[in-house]
Amino acid sequence: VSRGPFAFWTGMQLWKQIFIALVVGLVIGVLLNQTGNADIAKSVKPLGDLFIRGIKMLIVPLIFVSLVTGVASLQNLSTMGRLSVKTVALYLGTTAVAISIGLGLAVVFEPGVGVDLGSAQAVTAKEAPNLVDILLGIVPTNPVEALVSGNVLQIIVFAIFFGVAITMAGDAAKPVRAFFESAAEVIYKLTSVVISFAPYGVFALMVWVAGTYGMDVLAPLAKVIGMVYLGCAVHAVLVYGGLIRLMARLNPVRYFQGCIEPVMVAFTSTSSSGTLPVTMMAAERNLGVPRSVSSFVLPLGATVNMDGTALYQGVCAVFIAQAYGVDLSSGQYLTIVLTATLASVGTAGVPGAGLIMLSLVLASVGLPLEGIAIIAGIDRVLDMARTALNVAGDCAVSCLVARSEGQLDQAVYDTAHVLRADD
Ligand code: DAS
Repeated sequence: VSRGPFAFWTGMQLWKQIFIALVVGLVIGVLLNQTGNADIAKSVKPLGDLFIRGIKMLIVPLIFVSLVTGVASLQNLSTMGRLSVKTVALYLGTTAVAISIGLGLAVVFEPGVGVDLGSAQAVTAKEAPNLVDILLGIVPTNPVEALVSGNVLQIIVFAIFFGVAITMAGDAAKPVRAFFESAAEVIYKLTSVVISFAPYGVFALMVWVAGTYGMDVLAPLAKVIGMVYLGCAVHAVLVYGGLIRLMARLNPVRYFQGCIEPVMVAFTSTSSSGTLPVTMMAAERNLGVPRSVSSFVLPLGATVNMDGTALYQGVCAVFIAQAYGVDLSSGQYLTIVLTATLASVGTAGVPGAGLIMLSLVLASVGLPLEGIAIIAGIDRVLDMARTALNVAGDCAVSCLVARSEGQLDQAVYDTAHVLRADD
């Protein structure tokens, strides 16, 4: 096939295939919506769901074997401690900035002023996650159950302990270390095979989204959509581009090129966790982040680092306050920053999770939860941008941490070796 009529396609770099699939899917979806054929658009969604299921199938084995081998490859345990502190500090810091950008844009552009509320049914607020419970809860009482249930944070904790124990056991653990290193290669190969189907999955998802969400749904809340998309773009360029340039002294263009596949898969799948295998492949092959860093930073980031979600919650909280004519005090703005940071840490990396956690942010400042029903109608479109930023943030922090540890492969980073379909 590679020499046949489809040579132009099969030899193309994966990101170009995905980009073409995304644009063509968007155009076809809009045409189907405009011609009243939304049901045809919906009929291709299973192809997109099949792709998402394919990459989700890899999450647990990929995180576990790559984290065990990643931690076991660390020369000494103090490295693990340093990695953890840098990673968490960068995750929380960029999240707080993201919320501030979201709040700032919504205050300046007032997307909620003059919006008719329509009939919004009551929504019950989520309980604020208790920090102590979160910390206790990430230590698995049964590692096998954690693997079976796909509890990512518990898998991370167990894999770190297991990897450290391999290092401490020395020669006695040689067979185990060899097994996991070999298993990691197998899982990475399987991941690259599944990822090669990304263009087809992305195409189907875009046809479905564009076919379902026509202008009649999006127009009334175009300002909110504009604020979230603008905020995500500003945060990506200023914060991630700025940190890559100033802190890591790297060329930010290469960073944006290098994370383009995971960003596009995140944008269409709206699942950070589901995109994780793509993110890990891109970090290693495009950005030169070693597995000893990416295997820890990225699974953690897919679960707790959600700058896009935090920014979206900032925008929506102010939008709803404006729509209901509520003037927020400076204390309430600060409360929103704190609860949106906590909410974004507690948000699962799955579609729509941020909308559920928005109730926590609204409840924290006494805003009517009915406002969520207004957002719900366009949430999928907002989820696309916020998930793309969530994943871009994970890639940026993995670069920054690897660079600060002197572990980033500059040659790979500079050549922006973008994943190929036939990798
Ligand atoms: N869709 C979630 C994610 O995968 C983010 C969100 O819903 O806010 O990151």
